Amino acid sequence: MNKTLLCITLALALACRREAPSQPPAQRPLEVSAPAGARVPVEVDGEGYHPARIKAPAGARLTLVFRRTTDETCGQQVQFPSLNVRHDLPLNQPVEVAVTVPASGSLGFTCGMNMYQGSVLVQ
Ligand SMILES: [Cu+2]
Repeated sequence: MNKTLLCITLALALACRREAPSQPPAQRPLEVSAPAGARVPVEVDGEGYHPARIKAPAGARLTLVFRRTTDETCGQQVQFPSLNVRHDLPLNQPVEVAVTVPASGSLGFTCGMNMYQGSVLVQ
């Protein structure tokens, strides 16, 4: 059952990627580029964030959609220290976080214990 769902999910993900040539072909890229207004799925597993680096134009608004896919992780929360924002990440439930890409540099996010690191960067 889980394997079937995984296959369907992978098939859909691959189909979507084919329509978005700017995305690298890797199955779980470390870094992605997103256009302004994009919804960017971010998986949280036992190894951290996938992708961990999200690039977009300065000032663009993005919706990061975090989904924690395992309990074997300390990623039960995600926080944006510079925004003083913290969200719980229930297992397998998408959690949307709206962010604005900074004019320069990066907007960092981490797990609740500051072990997993991710960032939103100017493209
Ligand atoms: Cu942690």
